[in-house]
Amino acid sequence: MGASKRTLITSALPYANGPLHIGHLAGAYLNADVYARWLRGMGEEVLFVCGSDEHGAAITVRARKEGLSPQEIVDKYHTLFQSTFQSIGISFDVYDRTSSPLHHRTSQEFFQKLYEDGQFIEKESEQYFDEEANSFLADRYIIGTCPRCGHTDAYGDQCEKCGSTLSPTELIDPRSTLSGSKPVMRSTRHWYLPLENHEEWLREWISTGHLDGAVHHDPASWKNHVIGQCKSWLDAGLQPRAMTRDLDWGVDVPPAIPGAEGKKLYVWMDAPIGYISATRKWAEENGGEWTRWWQDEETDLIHFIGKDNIVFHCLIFPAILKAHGGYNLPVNVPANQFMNLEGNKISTSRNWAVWVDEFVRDFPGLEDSLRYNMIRNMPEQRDSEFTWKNFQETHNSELVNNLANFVNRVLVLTGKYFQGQVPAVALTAGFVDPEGQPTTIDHWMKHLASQVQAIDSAIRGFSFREAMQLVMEVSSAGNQILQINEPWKVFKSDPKGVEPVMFISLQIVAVLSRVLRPFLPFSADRLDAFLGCPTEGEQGRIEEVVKACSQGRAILVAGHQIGTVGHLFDRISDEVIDDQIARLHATRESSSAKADEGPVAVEPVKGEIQYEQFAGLDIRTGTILSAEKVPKADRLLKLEVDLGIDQRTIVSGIAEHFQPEAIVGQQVLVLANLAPRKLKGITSQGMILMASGPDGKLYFVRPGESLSPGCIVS
Ligand code: B3M
Ligand code: ZN
Repeated sequence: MGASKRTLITSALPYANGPLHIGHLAGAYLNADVYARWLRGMGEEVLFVCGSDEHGAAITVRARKEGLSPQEIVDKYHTLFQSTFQSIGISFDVYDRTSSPLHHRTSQEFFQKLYEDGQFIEKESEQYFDEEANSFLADRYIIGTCPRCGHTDAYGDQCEKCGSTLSPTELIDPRSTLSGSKPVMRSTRHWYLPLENHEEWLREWISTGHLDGAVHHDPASWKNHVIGQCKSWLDAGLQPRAMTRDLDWGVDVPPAIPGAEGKKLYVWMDAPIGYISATRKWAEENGGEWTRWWQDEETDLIHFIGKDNIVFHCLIFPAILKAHGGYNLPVNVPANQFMNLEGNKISTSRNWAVWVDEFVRDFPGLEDSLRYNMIRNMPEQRDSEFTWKNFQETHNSELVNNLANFVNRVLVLTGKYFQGQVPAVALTAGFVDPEGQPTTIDHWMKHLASQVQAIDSAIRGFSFREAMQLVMEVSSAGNQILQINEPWKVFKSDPKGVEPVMFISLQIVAVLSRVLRPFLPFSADRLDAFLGCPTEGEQGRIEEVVKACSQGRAILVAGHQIGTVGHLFDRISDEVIDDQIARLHATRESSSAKADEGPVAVEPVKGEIQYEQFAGLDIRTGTILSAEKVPKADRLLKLEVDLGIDQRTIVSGIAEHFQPEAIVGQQVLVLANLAPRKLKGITSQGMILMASGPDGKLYFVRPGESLSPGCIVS
């Protein structure tokens, strides 16, 4: 608890079965990278681990598709991942792979210990077997008709058309993808982890943050959607989960265990242990003890993942770690939601994606622009969307017009007025702040310190969008200071008079060069070169500026000679963007002609209800009379709604999607007989009905014609 000075950061191990797209980056890598770099900058001890997930049906299915062996597939994508991550600046301390001998050994030792301690139960079950191929069938190898939507090519674990989670025995007319034959049931023995025995402490740990009777973490710091998903699993009741499979690709069940032959570890048993193997590999190569990262309670463990991995990291892996004993559990799992692309879900099979390796190839020098856009649109609380137009716009209007423009003006003027040397100015010298108020350099330095502290809190709260915004506000304030003090005018009559404003502007550029690094590391390198401050790594570099600023001290001292000034960013033209949009659509069409996979997946239908339950809902037309933000609640708007029957207050979680003033007069549908609920001290009487679009945005649902308030919807 509290400000821990040692943090083990993990990013989900990507399956080595296809290139990385922007959804991967925004989900589990960029956020983790910003977090790791920031903590290093604050002088803390960090280990940032990841690696390729090279086991499981995801790999063997891909190998069959490409006509290669599983080993060839994982070699190909592991190599690609290493270069892709490096080229986009993800600063892993170690990037391992689960096919490594050390990982096989580590996960086998783990399994052996659980086996010896009696943590597994052995069970016989009936599973699909392909007699022609002489092989048990992983869920992904069985296709058949979806019992929910009738799609004829649903997988044994999931229907990609309607999105339902399935089990292979639910499929109608199952067939094996290995031979095309009809699979038969055959009995097989496996080792199961009885998750139901772990249910009680998991529930307590997830909902109160208590572990073994002591405070472990603050549950209020976890994201709602993460806790929500865990609770719905816990409420449904945990079941024994098989930790082994009949497969020929994966980690062998330790051969000393009777009945091990032909059995492999379940991929979700071995993959998270990959975080431990990666740490061991790092320790072997760099010296030091791996155990201090996993078994010392002073270390905070944080897993960055996408939302589809929540139960594995919040319930199953913790149960595995606890069953083993001696390991830390994560103090947070800040899972992200998904990023959509140009109105549709990103899809590898439909080639509806922006591939990171292709981006880096097509846009050399713009790596940070992609990072910037992804961070600004990070799907932290809900799904978000990437569009090329928005990419162009954030680049041109924020990186070029705000950041690059500020840096360039300051450095060019410094060259012109002082031959590139920081002028000697008293720290008590005055200038005019963005509000038009007189202030002094030492005072403004302290103000900068408080801005850096605000960025620090946002990052520690996993609010990377907000943190990025706060960084850009430092630059906007710098621009405003220049604009208001007009050194270019003052210089003509009073060359000495520009010294204070130029001095503070240089300090702001210096602060930016440090706080930008976790977000935009390539630009920070360029900026350091412009400033004549060669990059000296990142450890403790932000902490230094916090100290200097809070003491009102300068970072660039009088007489310092700046380097050669260049452009941080150039504008991106319309042609370049139009080209990318055209390419996206062209490649999608050609591949969907081949694949013929039906429409984009939508959420599966919820469980059935009776007519009476529906008839109990009183839905009315209404009109929004007024709307205002709820203080200290980013998501909430307080609305007054005319419902014909009465006027009432409704608190609605739509503040991130609408400006209050823009929705006054809006017609809405309201669930009028919902029990009143208190939200941030305001009693909300009802609920506005909204539709979530495929772009992750919310839309009002309203009658086709304008109706007076109070009409019944049924
Ligand atoms: N490879 C799933 C995924 O890429 C999986 C993550 C493993 S983390 C231990 O979504
Ligand atoms: Zn279906």
